[in-house]
Amino acid sequence: MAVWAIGDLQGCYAPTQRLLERIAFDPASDRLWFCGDLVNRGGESLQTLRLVHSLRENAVSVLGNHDLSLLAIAERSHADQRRVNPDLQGVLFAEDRDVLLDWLRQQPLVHVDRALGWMMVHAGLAPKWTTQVAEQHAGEVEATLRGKSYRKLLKNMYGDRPNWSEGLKGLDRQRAIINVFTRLRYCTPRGRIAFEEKDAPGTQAPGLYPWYEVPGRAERDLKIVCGHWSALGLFLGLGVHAIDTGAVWGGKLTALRLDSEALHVVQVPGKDA
Ligand SMILES: [Mn+2]
Repeated sequence: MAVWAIGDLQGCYAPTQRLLERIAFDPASDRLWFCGDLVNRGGESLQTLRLVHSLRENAVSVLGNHDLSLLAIAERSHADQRRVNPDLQGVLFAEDRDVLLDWLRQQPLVHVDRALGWMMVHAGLAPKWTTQVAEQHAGEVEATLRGKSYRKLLKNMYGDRPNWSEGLKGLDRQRAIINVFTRLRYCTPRGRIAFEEKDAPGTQAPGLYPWYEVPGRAERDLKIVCGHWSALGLFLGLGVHAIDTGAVWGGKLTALRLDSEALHVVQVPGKDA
């Protein structure tokens, strides 16, 4: 029995297969936690999505920004869907697209296992969010995505505003929650997200902090594993385990074992590496 978290796949099917071999993944006993962004840019998004879907009894996956984009694009006209990149078109025009996309839409923004002591999100948490608050806010969006009005949310999901604040309502509130969970890297101590800043720490404008280093942030009672920030690379510190190591950009695909006290990281070459 092993529990492994795996970084952003981004449609890199062959590296995913290599990694599962390297960790000797056994579906009869092991569990996988995927950090989101299963699709886009890697060229094999359809195969990757089918693989994770086929593992769904043994795996959990949180939604990333690319996963949500795919769901939003799938609601547009046929002509608009023909205009996206061939990798995403592969999913959008597959015979099993509805099975795959309906499943993807049901995936959570946060996965928590208190017995194991871990929480997984795609990008990050707002400065004041404890793990319990994060679960509550994730639940609000998950209920909408799984409910009758999911199309309205997907149509109104894009946008950088407003910043998260407790008093937000309706679609503004849901958009702000989604932006935190799926797009955050740097923010101010008050939680304004700097969407344009994507490089490694040290390069950001004054007043901005990596989300897990913001002064005055909430104490968190679970270890956190996340992806989304390939320029950060493998980062283990401050209770955070960032494991997007840029598989789609010629970097590596990373697995981190969650059910062991000793640090156990396994990496395989990413796409075209
Ligand atoms: Mn991402």
